[in-house]
Amino acid sequence: MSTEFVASPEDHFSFGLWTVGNRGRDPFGEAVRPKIEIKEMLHRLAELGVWGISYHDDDAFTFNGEDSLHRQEVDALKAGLEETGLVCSMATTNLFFHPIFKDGALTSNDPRVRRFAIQKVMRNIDVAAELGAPTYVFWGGREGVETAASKDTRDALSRYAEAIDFLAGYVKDSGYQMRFALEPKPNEPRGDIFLPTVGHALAFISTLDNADMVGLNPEVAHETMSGLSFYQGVAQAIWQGKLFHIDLNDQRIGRFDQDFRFGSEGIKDHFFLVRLLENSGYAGAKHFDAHAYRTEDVDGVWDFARGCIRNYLALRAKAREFDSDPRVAQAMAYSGVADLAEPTVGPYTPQAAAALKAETFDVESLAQRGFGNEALDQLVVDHILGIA
Ligand code: GLT
Ligand code: MN
Ligand code: MN
Repeated sequence: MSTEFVASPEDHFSFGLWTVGNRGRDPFGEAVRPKIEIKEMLHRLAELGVWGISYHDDDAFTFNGEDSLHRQEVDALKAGLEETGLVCSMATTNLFFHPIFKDGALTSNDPRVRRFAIQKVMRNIDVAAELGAPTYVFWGGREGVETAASKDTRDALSRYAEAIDFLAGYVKDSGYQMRFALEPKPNEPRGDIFLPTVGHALAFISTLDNADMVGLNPEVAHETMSGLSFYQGVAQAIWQGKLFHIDLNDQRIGRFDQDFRFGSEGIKDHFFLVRLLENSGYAGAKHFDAHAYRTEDVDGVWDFARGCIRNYLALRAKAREFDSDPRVAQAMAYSGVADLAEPTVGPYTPQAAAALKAETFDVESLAQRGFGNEALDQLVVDHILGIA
């Protein structure tokens, strides 16, 4: 393997503690790998040129632990970050593992569970602020149903919105510099999860009182599970100024949430995704939320982490090569790519409407135009295959 494609902190790569910490447990089998201590993880990640880490409260601190123990555990994580120079680029709450959340957390039918869940989030928001995390993620894994008879979805969404607005109020009132990022997923572990896709989540955000500080954390695997184009979801999130964070991994359509190594499956989709992130000026974390195959031992975990980074950097190099190829520029001009950036009619005025009504079109000749998309796309494939 060539030693090119080595990361540096300026690349803003990050990993969740639960990703390299994944021990290969699944619904059919127990852990296959030993636990890696957090300190060890931080050192290994720093050696790989990683910039940041993310964590759930329960990845690093005892569930519902006493204040004094909690303080010690927070201090230990802080010391590890200082020692390695890694930043905490995102924090989140585990609102899915403990049996108390079996019916949901922010949308449990039991108001006491909902209040406990919000308290759990506030406690960890305080820690996240202390660690300097700019983004706080909400993945509602248990916010959903198996049977639609069990919840009125309209009430569930009202409770969801109430909780997010309450917590946003808490962040603002505390003077924390932090934004929220909602992470959609269609199903698993619930039969149906609320806010199943990027589109549902964007529409939900627009109803919030604190919509200004709430955006998205879309994940490759989650959109792909439903057969949706992750690229299109991310592009729309960017267009709406709502791409606050991103979970990079890989996935085959129609499967359970596979969380594969970034770039291991959908290479062409990932080429376009990397090109979009790089060319859009997205400056946030490039966060790998994936894990090693269950076949792997601890060495395989680090092969996995290196692979995520390597594939991203390789695709970035391919995207740059593609964008600087004059044949691509020519093919794009033929397809009219830049023409779509020109306004069609401009803002409405009676004059503009009258002018448009008076315009004549040569419909037949317009209909005959070819857009050259075959040739353009072949250049994409040629670049990816290294035969351009
Ligand atoms: C869990 C899930 C991920 C979420 C994490 C954040 S936890 O592993 O599968 O997609 O991003 O809570
Ligand atoms: Mn995720
Ligand atoms: Mn996933």
